[in-house]
Amino acid sequence: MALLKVAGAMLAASLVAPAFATDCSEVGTPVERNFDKPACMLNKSPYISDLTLTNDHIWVLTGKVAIVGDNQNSATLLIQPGTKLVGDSGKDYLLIRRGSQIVAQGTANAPIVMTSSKPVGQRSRGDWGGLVISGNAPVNGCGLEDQNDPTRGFCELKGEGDSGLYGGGNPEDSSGVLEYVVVEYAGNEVTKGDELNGIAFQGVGSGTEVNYVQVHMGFDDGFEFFGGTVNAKHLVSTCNKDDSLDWVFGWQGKAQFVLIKQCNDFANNGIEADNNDDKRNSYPRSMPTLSNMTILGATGDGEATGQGILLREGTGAKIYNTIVKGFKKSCLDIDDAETMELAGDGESLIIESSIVDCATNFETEDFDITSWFQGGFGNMATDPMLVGHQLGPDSPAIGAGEPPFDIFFDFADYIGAFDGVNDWTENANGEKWISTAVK
Ligand SMILES: [Ca+2]
Ligand SMILES: [Ca+2]
Ligand SMILES: [Ca+2]
Ligand SMILES: [Ca+2]
Repeated sequence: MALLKVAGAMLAASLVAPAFATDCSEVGTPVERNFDKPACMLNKSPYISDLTLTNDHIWVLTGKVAIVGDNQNSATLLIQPGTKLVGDSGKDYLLIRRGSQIVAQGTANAPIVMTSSKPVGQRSRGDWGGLVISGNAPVNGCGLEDQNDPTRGFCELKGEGDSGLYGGGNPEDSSGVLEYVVVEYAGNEVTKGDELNGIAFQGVGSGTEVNYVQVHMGFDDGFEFFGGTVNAKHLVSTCNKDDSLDWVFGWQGKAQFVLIKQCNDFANNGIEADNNDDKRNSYPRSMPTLSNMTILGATGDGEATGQGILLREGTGAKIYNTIVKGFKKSCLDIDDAETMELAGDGESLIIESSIVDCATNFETEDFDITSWFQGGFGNMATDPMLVGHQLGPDSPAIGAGEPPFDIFFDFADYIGAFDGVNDWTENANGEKWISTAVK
């Protein structure tokens, strides 16, 4: 079924069986490392031709590994199921530039893993840079605020971590496929305010397919969406040091089935949602549609602080069927006059059929967040009665969800990312495809 959704690159991914091996010397340099498979340094960036990473090697990212160019010399990076990519330092990261694609299609039995080169047990946040994908979908912040001006052109922004330009005029742009991909121990503070995240979607378009993807133990945010229209299903963000899911500069995508779980040692917000700090009404406005999220804060001893969902700087959002539980500061906060105005209009910023359960559910502001949430259809401030991240047998979330309204969303009549029976973080044998190493 997934095959039908994405054109050429996807077909190529499925037709290439793991029957051949990429010769390391063609794309990099063989290197002696203490891995369980031969190691190959990817040190011939920029890669301007199609490239396949086969699962018979461990591929060592060396510096900025760029699949280029910027809408020229475009290439496709194909990664076989079960393939591992590693990095040695925060400078090592994988960049898919505008016009190029990544086709990383793992399986529940053989996910694609991008991780630290250190041995298991010695890994920590920020051991390598992360994954950055840039596309040609709209972003905001270039002073093109008049949405009715047909001559306004499109906005391009400069990506974090010296990743080049992103954004453009094609909402349907495709940067490829990410499926059963785990990104862990990534992130790098290049300079203050310029950080590599676990996965950065920079102006990525809706032609891209994202399904079953985890970011674990990142040094900055788990997933960060910088504008764009990319949609996603089955996202897992665990133990990331800053925000588990962060958006800014006009993200207009959709997401369903999202599990966020913080760790006690460090964490900021579950969701940190911005439009644009400098120009809070910038167009296109951040306005994602999100359903079936389970957002779990850190409640134990440690430095984790933060809020479940922080909506600010003029963001819109349509949030349904979501559980927010256990954040030390609060479950829900809305900052800035522009954001409060959207919350007041009854359609631009809404939360419905959702459950909050924090010691302090709502921040006290000029805007009455308590009444706003309680006035939303189907909302409850109550114990969701979870067992782990699953709904327990007596959970009030069972059967309380709002049916889907948009063809992107799968049918789900419950609140939260899981239905109380099936656990999509496991494969058919009951084994986790996600990384479960928790610090
Ligand atoms: Ca970030
Ligand atoms: Ca952040
Ligand atoms: Ca942010
Ligand atoms: Ca506040």
